[in-house]
Amino acid sequence: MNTLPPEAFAANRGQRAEAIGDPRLDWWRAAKFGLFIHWGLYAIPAGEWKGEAIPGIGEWIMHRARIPVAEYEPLAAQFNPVKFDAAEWVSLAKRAGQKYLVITSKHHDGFCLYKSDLTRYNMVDSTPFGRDILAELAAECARQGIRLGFYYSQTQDWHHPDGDGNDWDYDESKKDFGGYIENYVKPQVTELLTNYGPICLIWFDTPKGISEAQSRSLLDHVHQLQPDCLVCGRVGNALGDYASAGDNKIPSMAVDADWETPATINDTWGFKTDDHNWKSATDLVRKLVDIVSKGGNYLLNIGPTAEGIIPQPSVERLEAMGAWLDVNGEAIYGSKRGPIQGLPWCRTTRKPGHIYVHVFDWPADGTIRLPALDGPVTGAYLLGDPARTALPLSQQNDGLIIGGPAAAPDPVASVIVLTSE
Ligand code: H79
Repeated sequence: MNTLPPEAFAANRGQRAEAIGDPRLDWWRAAKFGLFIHWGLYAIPAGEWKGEAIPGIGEWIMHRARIPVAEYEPLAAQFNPVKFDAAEWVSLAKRAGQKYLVITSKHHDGFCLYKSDLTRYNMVDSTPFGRDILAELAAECARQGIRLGFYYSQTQDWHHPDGDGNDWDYDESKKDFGGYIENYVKPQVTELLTNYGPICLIWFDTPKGISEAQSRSLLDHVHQLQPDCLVCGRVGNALGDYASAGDNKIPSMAVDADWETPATINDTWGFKTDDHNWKSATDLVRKLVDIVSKGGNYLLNIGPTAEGIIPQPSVERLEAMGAWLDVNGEAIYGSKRGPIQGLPWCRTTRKPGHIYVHVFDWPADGTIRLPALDGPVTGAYLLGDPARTALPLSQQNDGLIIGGPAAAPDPVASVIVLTSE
């Protein structure tokens, strides 16, 4: 049952068996769509170091260019995002139809977006801006009614002498990784789960060599502090409350587990000036539908600039997704993976008494031909039709034929509702 296809799920991105059916995940299972935010010092170089374009994802620039801590750390003195507006960021997620927001409290570079007592390398103590980004977002999320989660890089920390990943400043063989987990990571997780109200999930990442005992102690630590806080499967060692597909990986088939695909709108997570490879709004809506039809959640990322601006192409695409969801959200939120899988031109989702057929490629004659379904179908209408005009329906032994309009009602994805009661 709980099989995670290897092409989309790395071995260490698991889901603890006891989490299956766990009601703590009910809100998350219904939510389907979240906003990921990668923001930190890497937004300042934005893909360029000493006049040279650094290839790869933007938040990895310190690693990719082997920038010494002594040169990277002073970026903090330049970080002054005067255009940051928590209300606007949260409002964008709302307009996009996203139900939870996950932001980098600390990425691999080690810089903290919040006031930490464990290091001065944080937004409040080391930047001219001096404001606690997480506190402002927590207040806005509470005000606007959206759940807040934190990304936290538990294994890699290229700034901490005992964190994983930086072998250009530090001797990896001399690191006390266990001490770093106990005396730095866990107290920081305590801060995150104590100072910002209810946190819906902690999104750990790149477990790498973390031991099972260390992963488990982090998981337990989170649950002791906030029992309802979910832990992403990337805590490592097949632990966690839900499985995480690889970055931008969508499994080829439905998966009978709680799972999520984290994904980019262009190719980077952290802002890069020269990444213009934006996916189209149609592609993004169809990816959402594809993921939900297979039983998963879509955590879609934005990378704001060093000024605190969300790139306009991201804003436009998220708003277009929100517009599609305004009409078709019933077929997404609270739905389950659909009964018809594997057809290239459509996807299905379901709720009790309803099957939703999301048609990507509308047939030239307007006639929708579906394979036979398990139960009886009593009616069909377009979700985008407020009058719910009945579509002609004929059932044969080998399938179902629905008479739709000649032209696609929605060029992105037209949803036909099949009723069974
Ligand atoms: O936070 C985002 C990424 O930074 C993080 N996961 C998502 C959610 C992530 N961590 N590691 N990876 C993704 C894999 C990174 C691979 C690469 Fe590289 C980074 C390829 C190019 C830069 C490592 C460094 C491999 C080659 C150079």
